Amino acid sequence: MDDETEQSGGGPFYLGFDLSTQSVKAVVTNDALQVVQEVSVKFDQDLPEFGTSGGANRDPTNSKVVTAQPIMWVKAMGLVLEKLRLLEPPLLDQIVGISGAGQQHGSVFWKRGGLETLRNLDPDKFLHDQLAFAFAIQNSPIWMDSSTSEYCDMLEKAVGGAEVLAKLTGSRAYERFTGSQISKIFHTKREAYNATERISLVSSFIASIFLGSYAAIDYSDASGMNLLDIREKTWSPICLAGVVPEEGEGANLAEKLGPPTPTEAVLGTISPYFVERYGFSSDCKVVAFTGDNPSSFAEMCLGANDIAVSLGTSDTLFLSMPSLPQHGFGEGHIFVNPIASKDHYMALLCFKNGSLTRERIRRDYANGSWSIFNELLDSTPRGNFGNVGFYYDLWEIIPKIKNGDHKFNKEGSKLTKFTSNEVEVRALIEGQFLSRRLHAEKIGCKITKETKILATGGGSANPKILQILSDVFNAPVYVQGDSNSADLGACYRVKHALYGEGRPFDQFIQSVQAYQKVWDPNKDAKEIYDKMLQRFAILEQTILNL
Ligand code: XUL
Repeated sequence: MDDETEQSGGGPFYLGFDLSTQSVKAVVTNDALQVVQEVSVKFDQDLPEFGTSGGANRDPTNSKVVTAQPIMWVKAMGLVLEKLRLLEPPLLDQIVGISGAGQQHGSVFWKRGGLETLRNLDPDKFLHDQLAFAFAIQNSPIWMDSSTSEYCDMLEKAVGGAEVLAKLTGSRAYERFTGSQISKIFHTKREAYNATERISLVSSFIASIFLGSYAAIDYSDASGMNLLDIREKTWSPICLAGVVPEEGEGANLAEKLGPPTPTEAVLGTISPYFVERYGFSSDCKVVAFTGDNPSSFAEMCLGANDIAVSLGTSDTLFLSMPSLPQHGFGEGHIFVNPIASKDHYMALLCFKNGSLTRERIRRDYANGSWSIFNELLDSTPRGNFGNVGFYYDLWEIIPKIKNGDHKFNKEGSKLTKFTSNEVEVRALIEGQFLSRRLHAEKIGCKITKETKILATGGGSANPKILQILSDVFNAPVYVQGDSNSADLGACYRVKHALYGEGRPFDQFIQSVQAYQKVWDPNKDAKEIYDKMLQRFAILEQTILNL
């Protein structure tokens, strides 16, 4: 593409979807990848007939069971497309490619005959009327479900232990991962399993509808299933058999999953349903959909040394990994990198105790006020006089630690409380970021002179917190004004897939990065926090041994 076209504010246009936990969002970008149209549908609010809370249905008899109805997602998609169709100026006929993101790990079980239905959608009828009977399971398990512990154990045993599974698939067995969810369906709803023609992830499910045929699961989202051999990028026979043991090497499961595909693959052109009903061009391409985290990763264009830190309900870190870690995988997840085609990976670390814990400490020690909280942070020195704190409101995932607070002074003696509110507040923030750095380094993250930290999520609005993040990691921190990263990432991926001509994703997309540097680390930060990190690691170990 010549420079003039790259700078263009006009077409061609790209459409990016994000089917997240609570809503479906769509953005249209111009060729300069600026958002020109944006619509959304919220499940709780706009589709109350499905009775969701936060986009999910919780089983009243078992709080670990959390599902959502795929037909609700279909209805929401129809509404989003209707909203897009009515916008001025109409752009759907100028969209050259569509991709999208889905909440990770959730699964959709298409009933036998589903493919036929997808191929023959009638443009005069609503999608949700035509797909109402297309699913073998009406309530799809989603990532919030944690009811599959016994199937996780079964899978780990079948492959020879947690570490073997992690080496093979990038993660130990996790309840929300799709492998153990499929195993649960196989063991408890055999009829529905047998009636299933195809199993999609949430991402490949939406892609299938746009394609009018079953869409392949992309490598990156497939890495959140405990089923993909992340080196070979094929389904692992031993894992398939660990999930569906009576199916002899799990062959039938491989068929139900279909072969996985590179994330940058162009899967085909849009189904005639969308051409006739909404006015899309019949040349519009469908690029593989992926998970919401991989798609946000694409939007951030993370370089080899960069770290994305999302400070939300849970704190999530993404890293780009040029190679797999040599020694163990610990508590993180390794996904096939969605934007680098060869042997590159992306790591994801999910810490359960993020902003809710920050809010608790703000309430207990800062009168519920962020400005008091920040004043307290300002009145304590980096390193907090050697005091170190661990604060967990919920069972933590990384590392697996029971809820509770643990406080230590300079000498390493355990305290029930620190001497002042100031020390308490700084101990929380320093402790959280030391933990993020410790576990990132454990899975092979290298902080170098080139490292940039890209901060997102609600917590990234607090500049004082970001300064400590910068100091603890000894790296500059960048932020971006806008936060619709997964759907925007989908538009970037479409443009790269259609016009990248083999150029590396980050170089091709670089021009649109809107991240601004907000902090550099203080000069003394490295010395202080390198030492503190060593003490933190030892203290964390003592808590784990309690
Ligand atoms: C990641 C995870 C969530 C979902 C929902 O492993 O479970 O972030 O992708 O957004």
